[in-house]
Amino acid sequence: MANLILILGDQLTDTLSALEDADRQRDRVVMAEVHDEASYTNHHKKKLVLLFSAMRHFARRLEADGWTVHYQRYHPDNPHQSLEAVLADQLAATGADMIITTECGEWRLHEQISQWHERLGVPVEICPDTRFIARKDEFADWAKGKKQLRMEFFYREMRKKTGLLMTADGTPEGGQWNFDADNRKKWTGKPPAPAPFRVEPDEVTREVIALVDEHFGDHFGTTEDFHFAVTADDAQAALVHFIDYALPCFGDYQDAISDTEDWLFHSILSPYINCGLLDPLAVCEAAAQAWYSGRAPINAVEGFIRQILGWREFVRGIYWLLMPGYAKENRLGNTRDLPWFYWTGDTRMRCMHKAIDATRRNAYAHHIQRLMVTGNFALLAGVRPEAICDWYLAVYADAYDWVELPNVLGMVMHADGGYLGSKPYAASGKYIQRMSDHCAGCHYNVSEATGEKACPFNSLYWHFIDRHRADFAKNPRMTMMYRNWDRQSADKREGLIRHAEHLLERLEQL
Ligand code: FAD
Ligand code: DLZ
Repeated sequence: MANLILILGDQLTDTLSALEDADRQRDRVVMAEVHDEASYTNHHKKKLVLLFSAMRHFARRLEADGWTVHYQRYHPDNPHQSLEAVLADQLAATGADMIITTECGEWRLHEQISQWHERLGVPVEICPDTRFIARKDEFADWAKGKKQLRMEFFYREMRKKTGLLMTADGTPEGGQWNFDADNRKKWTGKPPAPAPFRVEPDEVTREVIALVDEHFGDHFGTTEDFHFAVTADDAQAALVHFIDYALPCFGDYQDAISDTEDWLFHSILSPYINCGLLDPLAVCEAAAQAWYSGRAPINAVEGFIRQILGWREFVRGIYWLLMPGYAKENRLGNTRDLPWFYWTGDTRMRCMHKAIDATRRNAYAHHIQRLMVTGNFALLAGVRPEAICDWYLAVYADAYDWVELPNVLGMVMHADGGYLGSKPYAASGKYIQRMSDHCAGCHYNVSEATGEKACPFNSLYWHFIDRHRADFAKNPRMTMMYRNWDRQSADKREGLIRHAEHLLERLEQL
C-alpha cells in the first residue's frame, strides 16, 4: 500500500509528523509550487523566493536521504495549479491509495484539505503538527470558561510545561516571570546594532529570484538584496549569529524604533521558524543556554523566550480556537479602506514611510513598527480589519494567517472586543517620539496637534478616544485617557476633533 506524503511550503522540517511513519522505499513525497498558494494573497516577492528556494533545497535533502520526491516547480502554464490537482495527478500516476499530510497552518487550506478524501476518493490522514509547544486541545482546555485570555498566564503554563528558565524547585529563574519593565529603552545609536545575518544566494536561489521577477512582477516588494537563509543549516547559523551578536541587547531595545537601522537587535528568525527551518523549542533552549552560560542577561533572554513560548503559541491557540468566525470580527465597526500609501510608502509621516519602505525592501519590519506605527495608524484611522489584515498577510516573509490574523485583528485593531488584549495599543505621536528618532526629521511637528504641520497621530488619537467612549470609558486601563480628554477645554476638544476629521477626509494626502 503506497502513500503520497504531501509536504507544504511551511512544513520544511525533517522530523515532520507526516514523515514519521512513512516508508522511504514505498511512499512518495509530493511537494509543489502552485499558483493557488503563491497567489491567494499578494505575497511579498522575497517571501516567494524564500519559500520556493527553501522548498527546493528541502526536496533535494529528502532525495539525498533516500526519499522519492515528486517536486513541481512553478510555471504559469503548469496543468496543475492547486495542491489538490497535483495530488490528483500523482494518485493517477502512482496508484497510491492514501494521502498523508501534517495539519496545515491556515483555515483556508484546512477547509480544502478536509474535503480531499471525498474529492480525490482516497483516505487523507492528517497528522498533528508537533512543531508547536502547546497542542490545540491543550490550549482549548486552558481557555475554557475564560471571558478574556491573557498571554501572561498562558506563558507561565508553558514555562512550567517546558521547564524553560525554571529552577529545580519550580520557580522562575531570576525570581520573576517577566522582565518587561526593563525592556523599554530608546536606542540612540549605542551600542551599534549588529549587521543582520546574511547568506548570498546560491544557484537555486538565483534561479528562483529570476522566476519570481518574471512571473510575480506585480507582487509587493522587491527581490533585490535577497539574503535570507533557505536551508536548515543556514537558519541554524542565523540563530547562532543572533545569540552571539544581538540577544545581549534584545531586551533593552526590544521596543525601540530607529530612523536608520531596520533590524536593531531583533532576531529575524520568524521567517525560518514559521516555515519549519528552525524548531521554536530549540530556539528557546539555545537562548536559555546563553543566559546560563553568562552570555546574555535575563531581561533579554526571558523577553525573547516570552515572544516565542508565550506570544507565538498564544496567538496560534486563539486562531484555531476561534476560526472561522474570528476573521469576520469588527467590533469597533470600522469602515475605512486602507490608504494607498501602505503599498507605496508615499507619505510625509516619516515613521510610516520608514516602516513601509523597510517592509517593501526587506519583507520585514520589527514588532514595534508593526504594532505602534503601521498598526497604530490603521487603528486610529478606523481601517476595516479585513483590509489591514490583507496587507499584513501580504507584506512580510513570516506572514501566515494563523499568526498574522490574531496579531492584527486582535492585538492591533481590537476588533475582537478585547478577547486577546486588555486594551487597544492606541498611541499619539508622543509615543513614537519617545521610542524613536523619526520625529526630528519629519515633515510634521510632533508637538502640535492641530494645524497643517501637526503630527496626524495626535488628533487622530483623540478622535479615536472620543469616538470609542462607549467601548472603552469603563475599561480600568483607559480611565486615565478619558480623564485627560475630559479635562481639556470644550474649544480644544472641538478643535482636535475638527482637525482629525479634516485628516480622515484626506488620508491619502498625508
Ligand atoms: P523578534 O523580535 O526577534 O522575536 C522573536 C520571535 O518571537 C519571533 O521570531 C517570533 O517567532 C516570535 N514572536 C514575537 N512576537 C510575536 C507575536 N506577537 N506573535 C507571534 N510570534 C511572535 N509574526 C509572524 O511570525 N508572522 C506574522 O505574520 C506577524 N504579523 C504581525 C502583525 C502585527 C500587526 C504585529 C503587531 C505582529 C506580528 N507578528 C507576526 C509578530 C512579530 O511582530 C514578529 O514575529 C516579529 O516581528 C518577527 O521578527 P523577529 O523574528 O525579528 O522577532
Ligand atoms: C506561502 C506559500 C506559498 C507562497 N507557496 C506555496 C506553494 O507553492 N506550495 C506550497 O505547498 N505551499 C506554499 N506556501 C505555503 C502554504 O500557503 C501554507 O502551507 C499554507 O498557507 C498553510 O499554512
